[in-house]
Amino acid sequence: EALGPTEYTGIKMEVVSFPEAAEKVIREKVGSRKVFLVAATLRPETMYGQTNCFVGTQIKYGVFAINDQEAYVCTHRAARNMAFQGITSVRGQVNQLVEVDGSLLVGSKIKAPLSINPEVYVLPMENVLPTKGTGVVTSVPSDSPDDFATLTDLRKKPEFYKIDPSWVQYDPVPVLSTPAYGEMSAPALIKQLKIQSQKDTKQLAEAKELAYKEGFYNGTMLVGDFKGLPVQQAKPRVREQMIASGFAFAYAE
Ligand code: A2H
Repeated sequence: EALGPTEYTGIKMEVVSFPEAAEKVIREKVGSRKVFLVAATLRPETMYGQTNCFVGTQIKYGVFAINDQEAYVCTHRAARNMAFQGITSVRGQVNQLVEVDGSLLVGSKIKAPLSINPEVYVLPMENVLPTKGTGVVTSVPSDSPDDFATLTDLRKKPEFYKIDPSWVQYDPVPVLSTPAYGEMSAPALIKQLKIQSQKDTKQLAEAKELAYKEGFYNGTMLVGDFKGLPVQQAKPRVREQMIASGFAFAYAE
């Protein structure tokens, strides 16, 4: 982190429907604006494999007017950063329309740009940090050990996590292949390192490191417009394509 800013890709996931309690507090405040959950990712090339999205149930989010047409759901901290990165219509202006608890967002249905699953659900994750990215995490369980471990927990205990089993229906989708871990590095590493749940944070950090390095240096794309290309080449191209199509933007912190 001391090396300078991290260049994320902000992924815009348009809300298709909120659960009733969230709809009540949000809809009247946003007017005619389209509402998006915005996730910060370092792996834009994996967006083909989104199966859901995560929020922290203890985290406070805001719905921020970005301009007259759009509102973004993210942490206040992220909205402030965005305001100084040319993302809002007025530089430096943070216009929070309403605050919302993360727990209220669980069960929202959102569009997942580029994904094989066009619409996915918002689910709870225990390890979402309020101090990183937007506080919203797009979930790619094929390639992110944290995402896979969390999805597995949720599938095992939907009542405990207060979710509907239909929200965890999508299986991990192969996105890229690596010599070390095959077509789905996250499930392979979870097994190899004997990770039991999202609570195994130490082993998960190791798995994340291994998956990231192997994917970046030795991965080959299995899907999308850059199928067959090394991940290292596909990554900036997918990012540029998503930005050009209006599904994403550059976000740094
Ligand atoms: B990544 P770094 Cl497929 N709390 O996106 C916890 N995790 C967060 C977060 C937050 N507030 N904001 C973003 N993240 C996750 C995709 C992905 C990611 C894959 C594989 C690895 C991976 C799909 N989830 O991250 O500490 C987001 O998950 C491992 C590098 O800034 C984001 O990219 O390095 C990554 O952590 C940023 O973490």
